[in-house]
Amino acid sequence: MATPPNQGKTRRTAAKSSQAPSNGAGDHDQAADTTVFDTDKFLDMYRKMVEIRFFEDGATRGFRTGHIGGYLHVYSGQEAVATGFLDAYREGDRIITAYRDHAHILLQGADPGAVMAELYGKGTGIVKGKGGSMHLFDASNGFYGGYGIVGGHIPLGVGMAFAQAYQGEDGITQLYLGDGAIHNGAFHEAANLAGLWGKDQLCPCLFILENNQYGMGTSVERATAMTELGRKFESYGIEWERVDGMDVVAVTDVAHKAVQRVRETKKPYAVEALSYRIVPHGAADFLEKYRSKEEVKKWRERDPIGQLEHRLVEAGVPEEKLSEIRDAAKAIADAAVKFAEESPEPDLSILTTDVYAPGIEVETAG
Ligand SMILES: Cc1ncc(C[n+]2csc(CCOP(=O)(O)OP(=O)(O)O)c2C)c(N)n1
Ligand SMILES: [Mg+2]
Repeated sequence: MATPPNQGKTRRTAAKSSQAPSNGAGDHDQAADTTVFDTDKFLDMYRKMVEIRFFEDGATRGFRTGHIGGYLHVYSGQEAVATGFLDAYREGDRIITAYRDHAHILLQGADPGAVMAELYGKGTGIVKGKGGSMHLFDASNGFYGGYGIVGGHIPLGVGMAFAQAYQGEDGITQLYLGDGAIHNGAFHEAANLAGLWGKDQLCPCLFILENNQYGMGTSVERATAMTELGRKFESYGIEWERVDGMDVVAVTDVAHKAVQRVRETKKPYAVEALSYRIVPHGAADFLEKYRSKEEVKKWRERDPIGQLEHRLVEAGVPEEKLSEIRDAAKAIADAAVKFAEESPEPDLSILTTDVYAPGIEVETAG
């Protein structure tokens, strides 16, 4: 495709936005860093973020109309974080996160129809309708879940990173966790081991702390007396930095450097991405009594998709191009919903399969 005039590479600042709310910035806020604003690359990232947003809107409608049972947590507002970090993914790496996991699995290349069908609990779902929204899994694309127990996946992620180094593999683990999970005992035990194993270059684990400022209805200020969350890693000898998680250009820049660092050192490292979910905690959180409409409005103005859109237009991308991308993304989400709706329920015979890993003999009682 020919590059339209004004597109291509322009030098831009991937600085923290001046509008980014401060939460006690210190040495860990990287100074404005310059990076190349590669229009084609960020146009593709725009496509990815818009596809996630439409997927999440479709899923929310599915939940509200009673097609999706159980629970549903969408990623709207936080797209820049996973999109930026997974841009630095390389085959052999592993990804693990909690229950706000749709974006991560989609970015890793899972079929949107199979993911939507999973939310619908259908037999065509990516884990045969047995996992649902919170327990997605796609090992063939390096995605190791999807966990509903807050903090429960953190020891697993650290263990995966240890195994990668111990077995002499090149890959690293990207371990995503929320601001709420960092207060969980599982985090502190796992982070302690990560720091320790890192001293022997045996823990290539990149912690990505997705600080969206709330754990359900509890703000960071109400959850901990020490609100500079990245510093919690310091207790375990793990270095860290903070990035504006609403700015995909800044996130991508930091992500590539952090991934490279972990690959080379095989020591853990942490990035706190300051972000915001512009939607309720889960699809059933209608009232949002714990935060004001003004606050949500203020953060919606910093929507990562809107910010990138603005930047692309400034770089010369015609509005029609962006609108084409949005239409195509909506069509993908609509097709995923249609596929999910029309898919059959799982066959009851699968109720007792996939309980143990293949090859493990199990004695049954009686
Ligand atoms: C061990 C455990 N305790 C409580 C819950 C209930 N719970 C579900 S989500 C959540 C908040 C977690 O917040 P955070 O880690 O910041 O993730 P976010 O929802 O913001 O992505 C809690 C407490 C749970 N799932 N597991
Ligand atoms: Mg949170």
